Amino acid sequence: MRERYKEGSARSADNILSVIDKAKKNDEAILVFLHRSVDGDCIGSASGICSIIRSFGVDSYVAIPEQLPENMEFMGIDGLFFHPDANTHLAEEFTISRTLAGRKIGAAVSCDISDSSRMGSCGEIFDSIDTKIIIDHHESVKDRSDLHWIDPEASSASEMVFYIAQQIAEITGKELKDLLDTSAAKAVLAGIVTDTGRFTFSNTRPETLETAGLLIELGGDISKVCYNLFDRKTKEKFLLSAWARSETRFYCDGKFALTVVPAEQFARFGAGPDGVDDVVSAMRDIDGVELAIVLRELENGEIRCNVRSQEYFDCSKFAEGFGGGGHVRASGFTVRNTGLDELAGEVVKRVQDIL
Ligand SMILES: [Mn+2]
Repeated sequence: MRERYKEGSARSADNILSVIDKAKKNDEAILVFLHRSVDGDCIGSASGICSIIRSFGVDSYVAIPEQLPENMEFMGIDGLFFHPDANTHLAEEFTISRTLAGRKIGAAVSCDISDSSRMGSCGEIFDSIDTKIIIDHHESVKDRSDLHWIDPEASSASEMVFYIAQQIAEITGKELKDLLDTSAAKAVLAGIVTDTGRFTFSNTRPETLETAGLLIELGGDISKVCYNLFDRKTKEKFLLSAWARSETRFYCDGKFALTVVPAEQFARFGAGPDGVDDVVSAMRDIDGVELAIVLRELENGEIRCNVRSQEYFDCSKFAEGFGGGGHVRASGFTVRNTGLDELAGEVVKRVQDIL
């Protein structure tokens, strides 16, 4: 492991081992949290942490605020998810007694997110738990504590979880393959693949590739992961994506590309909100384009915005201006109670002031 990850991952490993110890003594469960609009990295890192905790005989579940997207079902982690709004045995038990599988919740571990306002219906549960461990690589974090490990330079929360697993293996003498079983290795690898754009983004470092190699040894199937996360698509998504690309408008002498997808287009093509996931990075790859933005209107009237830049535009700062966040080259935000045209106009205006 590279020097720069040692301190944070060792501290985080200690924190996790101590909540595992406490949970064992008090017969408690540990809940793992992630952000809404789930992606491969939050699912991957949360699954990795759950696998580590379960390997010590402690009950652990991932609190997920929405349905797992179809292209992530392959991550094969059945029985791991706890959906407080879903009509399941666990959800019902939790609503009545605030226990899971008969156990009180002893601690929360949050992966790829530090802010409960982005956890959807799970945020309230997260806020109600006293001990909170955070593992995140997003810039926008307030109130740091010893229980947080935040490294904006890490490729993904999943890569951070792998280093925590290595530290725990070293401290406890357990084997890595017992901490991260085959399905967890697959999920953690999928997380790294997602946030590095299959190892093509500038956050891909030598250690990221070394980590991916070790995860393949643990059973992560790189071709299956890439196919499911990036290449596989329904014909409805294919056609909607083609429509969204053909609607692209250019501003700022071709440096800014914008496309706007109204809710009726999702309905017309019969594709879900993830039907245009591949559009924003394809737009960013157009010659001369520094900034690409996709606005999608969801059925509930919310507008989700994805922002990607090539070299110098600060996407994180731009998204913060609309109440969102993310990374320098990739960020996003969600807006309610605004018309699509009105928001598009505001986005163009603000971009023109910067670019
Ligand atoms: Mn991430």
